[in-house]
Amino acid sequence: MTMSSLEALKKELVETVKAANDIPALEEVRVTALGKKGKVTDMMKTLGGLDPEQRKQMGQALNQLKDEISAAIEARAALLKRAALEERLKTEKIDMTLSPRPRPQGTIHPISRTIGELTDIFADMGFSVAEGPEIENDFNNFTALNFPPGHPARQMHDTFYLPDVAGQTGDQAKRLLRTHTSTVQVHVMQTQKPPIRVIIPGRTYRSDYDMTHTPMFHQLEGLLIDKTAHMGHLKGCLIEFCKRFFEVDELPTRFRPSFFPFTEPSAEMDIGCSRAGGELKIGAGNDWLEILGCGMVHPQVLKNCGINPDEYQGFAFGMGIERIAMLKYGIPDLRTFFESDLRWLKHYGFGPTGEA
Ligand code: 2U9
Repeated sequence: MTMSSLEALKKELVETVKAANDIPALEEVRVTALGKKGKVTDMMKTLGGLDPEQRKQMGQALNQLKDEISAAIEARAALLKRAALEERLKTEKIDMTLSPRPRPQGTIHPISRTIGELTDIFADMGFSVAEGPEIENDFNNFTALNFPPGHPARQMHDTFYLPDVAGQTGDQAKRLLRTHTSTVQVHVMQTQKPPIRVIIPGRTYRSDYDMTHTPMFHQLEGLLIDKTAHMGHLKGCLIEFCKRFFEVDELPTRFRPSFFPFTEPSAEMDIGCSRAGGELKIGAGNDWLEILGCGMVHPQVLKNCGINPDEYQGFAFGMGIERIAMLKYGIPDLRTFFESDLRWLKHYGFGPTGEA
């Protein structure tokens, strides 16, 4: 190894670096020159056979050659990368005049949204969601719930009856579309041991159609059964619910005596509102708005569903989901809920992340 052979090698390697036209070719040059079996490395291995003075001189020269070739490779790599980027920029174009990606077209129906809100609030109070069939029998819909035989709700003009089950008689054979979700509480009481704490959102059917009634509508009912539940618990639970649902902290409430066959005593709950200037505003005001019905479960209903009324007691409540959604979201007409009008759905529907 002489200084002139080193000079020749440097020339040769610099030429091959210059000739490399892309990154893989340049990598090959790097391996051939500086890799484990590369030309510079081979020369390093021969240093041992030289006398000390020569070894020092050639060693320094070889290290310098290594650094120069490395720098040449780096510089070439930067150049090649820049050229590749410029080539991409020439061919890849963004058309700024195109419209942005369209927003998803679908919306969440106010009923689904409201059911989600109701479920969240009652879940925080320890209630779980129960479900049951929409086709029911006369026992679960009326008899178990203490409706007397001649009660008007049992009439054909209020209830959608289906053909009787062949070969069966009595109120188990008479089939109908459930007129309230209370049938689900009957199933829950028949199959679960207290304590019970459930809510039931679901479809219900009544043969009625006018400004404030549709043949199908949604209810949310709740049932709590344990050994000590009383009207104070019922009131606390429902007052808290109304404050959270309507998002009003200072909400006047009142409970008026009422009657339902399945609760005793029974009450209807009103919340404060104002109608000043013809606009309904929920909260402190000079007027009242009926929100829901409620009461202590009638001992006969507990008995009908297999629960001992001497040991257990509980409260129940029920509300129309369309009604409370109309009040919260300012939807003026009940019938529009079920018309599937896309403009209505766009206006009153909710986006996938809950925005109005
Ligand atoms: C069982 C025992 C008791 C459920 C209740 C109401 C009061 C009520 C109406 C509100 C408006 C129905 O949608 S609406 O027309 N409901 O006022 N519901 S207490 O009581 C029950 C249910 C099941 C076994």
